[in-house]
Amino acid sequence: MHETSESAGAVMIVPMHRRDVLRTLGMAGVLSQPGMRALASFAPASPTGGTPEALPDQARIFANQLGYRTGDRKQATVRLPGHSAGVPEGASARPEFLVRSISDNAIVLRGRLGAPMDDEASGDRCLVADFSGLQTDGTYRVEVADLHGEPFTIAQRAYRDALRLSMRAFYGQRCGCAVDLGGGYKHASCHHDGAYHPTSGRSGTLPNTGGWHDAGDYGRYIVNSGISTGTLLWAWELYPRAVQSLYLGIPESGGKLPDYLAEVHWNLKWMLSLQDADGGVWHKQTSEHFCAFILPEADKLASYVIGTGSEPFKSTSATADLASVMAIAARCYRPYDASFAAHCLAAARKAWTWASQHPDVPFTNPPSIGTGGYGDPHCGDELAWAAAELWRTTGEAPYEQAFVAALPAELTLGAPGWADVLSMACWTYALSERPGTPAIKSRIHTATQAAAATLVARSSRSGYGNTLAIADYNWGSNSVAANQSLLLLVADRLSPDPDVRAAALGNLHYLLGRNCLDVSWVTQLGTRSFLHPHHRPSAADGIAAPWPGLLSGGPNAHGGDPVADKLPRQPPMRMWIDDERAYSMNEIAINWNAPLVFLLAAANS
Ligand code: 9MR
Ligand code: 9MR
Ligand code: ZN
Repeated sequence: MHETSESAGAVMIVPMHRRDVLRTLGMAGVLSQPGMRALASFAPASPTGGTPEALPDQARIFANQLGYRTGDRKQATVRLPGHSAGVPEGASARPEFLVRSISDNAIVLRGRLGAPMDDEASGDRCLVADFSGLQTDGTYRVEVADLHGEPFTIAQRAYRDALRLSMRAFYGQRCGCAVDLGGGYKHASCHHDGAYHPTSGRSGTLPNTGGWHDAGDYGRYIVNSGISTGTLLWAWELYPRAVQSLYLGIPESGGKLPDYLAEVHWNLKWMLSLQDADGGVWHKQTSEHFCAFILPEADKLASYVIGTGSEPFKSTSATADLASVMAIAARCYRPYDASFAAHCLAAARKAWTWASQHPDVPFTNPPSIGTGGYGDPHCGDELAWAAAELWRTTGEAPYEQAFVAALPAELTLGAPGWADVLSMACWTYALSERPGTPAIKSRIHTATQAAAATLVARSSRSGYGNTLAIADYNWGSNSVAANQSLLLLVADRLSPDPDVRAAALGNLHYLLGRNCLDVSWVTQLGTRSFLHPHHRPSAADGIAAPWPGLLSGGPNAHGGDPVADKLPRQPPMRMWIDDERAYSMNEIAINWNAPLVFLLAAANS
């Protein structure tokens, strides 16, 4: 996995037919500025044989590399190079496109491209081809004069395997048991026998195992486990038809739990092991520093339960997040395993009691610790989420009162993230079948519709149909896109609206290829999926292709690792590199895959 190309982009060869197209579109002049925004070392090629030809500034057609479901909205982006070139206005600037069936070469649809738009995030001039009217399953390509897009399929099952792969990736992240995904993607059992670190206020060993490795590193962090597991269980509750019978091929397949819940159960058990007898929850279990790029079983650094370093040692955010997740789990597991569900609920209540008595214990890494922090000084939203989930599960008034008391006077909702779960709190309250307080529910509806309207507007202004604002291109921006979809999908559930659902799916198309880099940001999905995640098992297993089903963190305009920090500045969507050393751009993480699973569950529903 060290064969990352460092030099692509220096040479740009534009095939003759593309020049012809540019001439047709009045754009040929920009070719005299080759490689202006060339992305240093992205040499896309897929394990299944794609070719490295997605050079920036080429005319090109971008679409979801997995294709589209039969009845869904379908759009591709046609890119014209150079935003200073001056696309002629009027009819000639809106060329015709057509969709051709691959099997018999027949033209099945003709349309006009949308008006040219300058996409700020990429710096590209884009025209949108909308072929939603095509509702016959098959394999097609979009053409604009001589410019041909890649073949794509229209099929009701278009995203079925994607859902399986991205959920099965959690099995690949398992700690404390041997994992075998097939194809050589395997590791032996790892990280047994935790020990209490002095910062935990305890001494001795904690012979616990389990959970999911957080990301490209082997740490396990309660806060990030919380949002990830909560998101996955929400998908279980909101999209049962897509996930209930999903076969994952895990050791528990065929057992008493559906595969999806069995996989989540693996992480829940580990989370429970970090709850102290008083109800508080230690923040994380990691080594003191990150290990080398080795397989997990080769990591012999001690696995410590790490605390805040002083009384009360456990953190509010970890404890409240555990309360939220266990309250959700109590609902989800009740039909299959009533005693586990009861155990989860009891853990949630105890955690809630501790957190409400210690509402303000932040976590920052103690001096000797160098692993991830997930430190969040504002715990009000975590407390609100716990209260709301406990109310939804039990209907008990004190939880509702605590939730209502935690609501800010002005309610503004946004996409959730590991440090911000206020929207999760509000939505679980609004989605609950319990009547609750109608005025509160209606405030939440209003705030959610307002947030959704903003995202829908952004989506239609984006040349690539995503909902990201310029400020969203941060560490993990792909998960921001997925979480904005979660917001839209909740809004659509509260008040169904085809534009809202289409904007949510627009982010899926963006993640799977309709982006200015023409890359699928999920490993082994699509014709040009990325190859070099910052992911220790992918790097250390001796197999060229990365572990399947993993979402890259995505473009990040602000850097944060030695490779990213050296990249030339470009428009934010271009600030990404397929390099395993670039952890601020190309790591993978459970809290990024979880909203992808949520989005794919919705896409399959
Ligand atoms: O692998 C680590 C990754 O999971 C983290 O997101 C990242 C930032 O905390 O750090 C990575 O570890 C690097 C460490 O910070 C510095 N030395 C090199 C490590 C591996 O690339
Ligand atoms: O996802 C986290 C991101 O929001 C932060 O900006 C970043 C730097 O603090 O850390 C990310 O989380 C990393 C965690 O600290 C360690 N495991 C890998 C996570 C993903 O990079
Ligand atoms: Zn492990």
